[in-house]
Amino acid sequence: MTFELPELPYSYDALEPYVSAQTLTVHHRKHHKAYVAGLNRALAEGEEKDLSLEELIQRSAGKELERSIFNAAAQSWNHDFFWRCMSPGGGGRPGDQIARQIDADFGDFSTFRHKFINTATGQFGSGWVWLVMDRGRLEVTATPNAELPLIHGQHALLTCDVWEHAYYLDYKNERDKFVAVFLDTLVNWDFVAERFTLAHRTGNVPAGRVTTARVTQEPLL
Ligand code: MN3
Repeated sequence: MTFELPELPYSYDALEPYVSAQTLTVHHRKHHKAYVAGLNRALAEGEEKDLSLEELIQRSAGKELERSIFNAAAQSWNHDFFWRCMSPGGGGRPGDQIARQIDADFGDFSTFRHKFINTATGQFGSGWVWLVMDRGRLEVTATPNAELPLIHGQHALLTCDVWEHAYYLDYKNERDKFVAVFLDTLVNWDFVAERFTLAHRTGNVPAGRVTTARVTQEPLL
């Protein structure tokens, strides 16, 4: 059994003008595709063929000899998650439930927004910025390279890819502009709300599965 590149939940030009069709096409059809292909190559010799992406990530995390599996599996998961975090006509303010929790944990939405942008720009080199739930509290975090909240026991609710390939064609070196545009015009708060509900339901066990990357169909959440 092999992993497949999942389709985007929208067309390549759906996020114009904020993310160009060129950026989204290259990002999905070159970068994301290469991670999925790399994972299949890394697994070709192994015995992990029937594990889910999340199981592979958790088994390989922190193991030097399985670094290539971890990187490919985590980047496959991260990209599938990232696509779902955006939608045409997204961005702006979340619904009441998440807005209340943001007010409780950050003070207000504007403070959260600045923290998300500052954390993204403060991540040296490649990585991801996240809104996570950690033991019932919302936090903004950044992870380097392929790392993700799942391996820290946190629930991922929202992410923005801050590898240069995510924004360089459209924003050049201005990561802060890209992340601000992401928050203001792209975030799919309905998806974040689904993750928020799931995080509450599953308590301290991180809500993992989001992906359709296996050939076999898995439920969304
Ligand atoms: Mn990427």
